[in-house]
Amino acid sequence: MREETRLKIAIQKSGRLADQSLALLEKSGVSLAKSRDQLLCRAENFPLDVFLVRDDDIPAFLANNVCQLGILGQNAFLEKQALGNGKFESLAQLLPLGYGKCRLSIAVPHDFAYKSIQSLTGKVIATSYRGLLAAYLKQHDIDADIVTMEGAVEVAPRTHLADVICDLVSTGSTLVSNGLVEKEVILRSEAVLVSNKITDPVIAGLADKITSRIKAVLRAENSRYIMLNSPTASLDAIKAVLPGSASPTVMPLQGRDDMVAVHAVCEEGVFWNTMEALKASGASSILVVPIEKMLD
Ligand code: PRT
Ligand code: ZN
Repeated sequence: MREETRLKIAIQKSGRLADQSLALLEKSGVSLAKSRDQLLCRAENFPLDVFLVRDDDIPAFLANNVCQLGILGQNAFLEKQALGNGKFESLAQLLPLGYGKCRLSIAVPHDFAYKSIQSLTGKVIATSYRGLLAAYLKQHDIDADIVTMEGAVEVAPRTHLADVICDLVSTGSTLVSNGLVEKEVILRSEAVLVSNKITDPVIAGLADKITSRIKAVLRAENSRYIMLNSPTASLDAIKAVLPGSASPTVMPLQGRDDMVAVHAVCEEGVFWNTMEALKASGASSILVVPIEKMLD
């Protein structure tokens, strides 16, 4: 009997992206046997195998077609491409996933007289992102030395290993506690879905299916269903305030000629100030509910 054709996806085994990547697959309708100790997790209800690996290894898994899809930080993906001598050129980013947000930045000690990027000329910069940093310096025509460090980049200036650093920043608290100030943002990054060139049509079909399910999950997560009552006379004003909603459903309210019920899917953020603006436009009984799934 021919073995079933299965799609393979690589995600981070443990670390900042691990839980959300697994949760995203589960929300996309893939149920996984929960053992995290293994390298490989088979989905029970979808022809999909999930490889749990280090994020740095994901581009190689794709380039060698061990897996066809992967989830990793854009920073890690672009760094591999920058240093890969063409090895990772055929890999493509399919979709930003909205989590793992950070930036790759150059930061200097607070007593460093930084005026512009020219201030980096002749300086030593510590980083784990040699490829992206070198490209950025070249683009700005700056001649500086790069020291590659695998971790603890932020202590390099204090230990006189480097003058300044280039590292990932999210809240900025690591920089502050090391007396460093962010000066240049080289890249804004988040987790991305990456794929290799898929030649098998069955695998390509499975990859398309999972990708569109992930898209639908992300869209639903960003959307809200709003229900409210509106004076008929205020309908236009209320429609104008509803965020990212093309055509709301308007229904009569029994026994009321002057009021209607309005239901709408809003694909942009619905915040307290949105609700306050709706109320100020005449809306009442405003309900905002999350949407679980969405498919056009
Ligand atoms: O074991 P494995 O190799 O898989 O994991 P890892 O240790 O290489 O990566 P991990 O789990 O730390 O990060 C995975 C991905 O998360 C990164 O490639 C980024 O895409 C993303 N990410 C988002 C971050 C951060 N935010 C982040 N803040 N990765 C690292 N940091 C570090 C940063 O290097 C610095 O040390 O957090 C510190 C700064 O954080 P703040 O909040 O103090 O600014
Ligand atoms: Zn890593």
